[in-house]
Amino acid sequence: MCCFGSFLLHRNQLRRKSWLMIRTILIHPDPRLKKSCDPVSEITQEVHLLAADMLETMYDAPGIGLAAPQVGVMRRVLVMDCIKDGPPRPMVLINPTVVWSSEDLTTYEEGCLSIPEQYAEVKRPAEVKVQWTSLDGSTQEEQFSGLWATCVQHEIDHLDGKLFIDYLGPLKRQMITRKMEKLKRERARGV
Ligand code: K1U
Ligand code: ZN
Repeated sequence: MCCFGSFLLHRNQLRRKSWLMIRTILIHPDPRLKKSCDPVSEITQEVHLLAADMLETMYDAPGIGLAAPQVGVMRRVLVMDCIKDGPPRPMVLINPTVVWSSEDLTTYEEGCLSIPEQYAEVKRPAEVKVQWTSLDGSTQEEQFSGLWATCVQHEIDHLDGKLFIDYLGPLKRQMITRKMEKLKRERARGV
């Protein structure tokens, strides 16, 4: 059950395995979204299952990335697929670290599945080189640019308990947080 390629034929045309689960995405504010995650020390079957569920959850949302704390798992695992057209490229990054960042910055209007329907411009390095462990235990390194670079930095921030709204001024951040508190109250009442 370790191979995504066998069922992820296309994001809109998944050949779903019955053991896959769409996990609940935590909504800000939640203390788990503010904590730094622990490294993965061993790639167990549980990690394979977590990664598969996270990809399923990300495609279902839909989103282009997802980090483990967003589904309440405090481990350094993220998934992403920033392909807009063409064959999907589901990626699973375990214990990712940025080993190089460009001096060039780029601004992108970011969203977050834990902060639904709120968007804001965030400035980040335009390119980053990231090292991580893959599901087969091998060390990988890749230089990301464009949306991939923005996304991988956004997801690594999640692993460090940081949200895109932490880059905004206090007033804007507070306004978004209040909207999310209201949304959570309404959802709890079933509105
Ligand atoms: O981490 C997350 O909350 C996922 C987030 C990733 C992200 C988006 C934009 C910039 C940086 C990182 C999302 O996927 S939000 C949804 C989204 O961007 C999207 C949804 C459907 C199609 C295309 C994009
Ligand atoms: Zn996010």
